[in-house]
Amino acid sequence: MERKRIVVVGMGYAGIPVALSLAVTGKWDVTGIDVLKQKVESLNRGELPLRGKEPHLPQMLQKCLHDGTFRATTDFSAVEDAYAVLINVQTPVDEMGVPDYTHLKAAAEGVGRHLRSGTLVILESTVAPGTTEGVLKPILERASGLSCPKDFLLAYSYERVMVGRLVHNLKNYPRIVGGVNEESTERAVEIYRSIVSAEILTSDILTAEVAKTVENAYRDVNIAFANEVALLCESLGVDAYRVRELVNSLPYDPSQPHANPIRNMHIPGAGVGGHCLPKDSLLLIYSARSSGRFEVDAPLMSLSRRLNDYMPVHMFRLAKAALKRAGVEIAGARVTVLGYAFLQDSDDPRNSPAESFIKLMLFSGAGVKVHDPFVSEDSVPKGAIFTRDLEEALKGSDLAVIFTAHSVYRDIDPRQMKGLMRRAVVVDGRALFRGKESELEDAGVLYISLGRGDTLLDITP
Ligand code: SAJ
Repeated sequence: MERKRIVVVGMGYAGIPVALSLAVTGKWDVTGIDVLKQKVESLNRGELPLRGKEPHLPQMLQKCLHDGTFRATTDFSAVEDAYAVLINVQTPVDEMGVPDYTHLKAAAEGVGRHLRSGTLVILESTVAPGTTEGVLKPILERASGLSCPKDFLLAYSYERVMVGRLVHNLKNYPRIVGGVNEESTERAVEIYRSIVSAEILTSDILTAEVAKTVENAYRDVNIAFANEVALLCESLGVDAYRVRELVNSLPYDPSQPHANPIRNMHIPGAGVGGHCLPKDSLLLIYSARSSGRFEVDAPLMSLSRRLNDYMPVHMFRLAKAALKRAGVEIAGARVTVLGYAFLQDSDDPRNSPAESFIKLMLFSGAGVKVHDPFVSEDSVPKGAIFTRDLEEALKGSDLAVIFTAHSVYRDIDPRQMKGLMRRAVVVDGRALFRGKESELEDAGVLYISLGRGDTLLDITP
């Protein structure tokens, strides 16, 4: 039977897994489109243009190329005989939370120019609610001269990818599908049913767009709650991580299915980075405000964003106080940052919480060395010295500040730290050395942890 063609626009963290998952079923003839020639050539050579380790993807790419069920191209004409077109392009926001749809509009133009009657277009990117029908649809209609849904079909179905679990999540997480009409929803469900083993839930497009932004706003607010508990615990001189363990000891009670998990306090930390959480609540608020239906305020989500973005500043205050306690003025101090990636054992530097900390330190006249085993050197702020050599990073420093809980840091020998550093002071932003406090103390390392409070630390401004 002739395989139907599916085109996936945008060969990134979301586009590649869905393209290869569809192609590897043998049911679809998949074409991946990207504007970056080197990405297209890399894929067609069988090399994944993704950082980090993603289980299954390399083998899937080899199989699809061998079976001829996947190829990549920069040419949008592949859309002409497509049964469906999936769009997965980046949708950043500016510092005011206003979405930047440059990439989305370019993709829409490219698809629209070759769009034919009967094709289904599915937007998978995270967008401000209202974008699929308010931005994408008009561009597709103008560029193609067709109308939706009379001529072509339209749906929204968001990705739930997570670094290191791209293929796993795609297959095993429930899928949300919102169609402009019944036929759009049904065809989108048929396509996802071929790769998703979990439940497929359907809605209208706008509800699906809101659900995606709420999923991440929910996590951002919960992390902000944990960070606020950490600040309160510091002022009370108790350990926020122990408080979290006690709070989360409330059991998962099967007799109350609606109430589970009864508590799930998130983890206090040095800040919230990545490509999702820092922007998704802003997209939701932007849409609600743009709806113009009524005055919208969103104090909880807005303040949560500000609190999470304050955490690197709080780390700076802890670091300054710790240096002072060690008799070192911040101007001229030698500071080592351990971890720049936004997530442990990842090489993704996007919206790294360490960035603002490093800039504050440099502005205050400190010298900064940054160590990270995975990120590329050019992702670190200018003015800081980058090294992959941990000993080199610690040598001669007055202070080591942990921003990312990379596994490699768990094996650091406190005695070695003491020997390498000029003054052995550690500020821990990820509770990495929790449980090793006595080892650090015995080695003569002054250990300060976020969220624990140290009555001898004076962090008044
Ligand atoms: N973080 C905390 N405390 C926590 C959890 C995270 O400070 O309790 C920080 C992390 O250090 C990181 C940032 O927040 O800097 C984001 O971490 P994340 O685990 O949320 O990782 P992301 O950004 O990759 O989030 C993605 C999201 N997935 C999608 O958007 C499809 C998110 O919804 C998932 O919950 C998350 O992965 C996941 O659970 O892995």
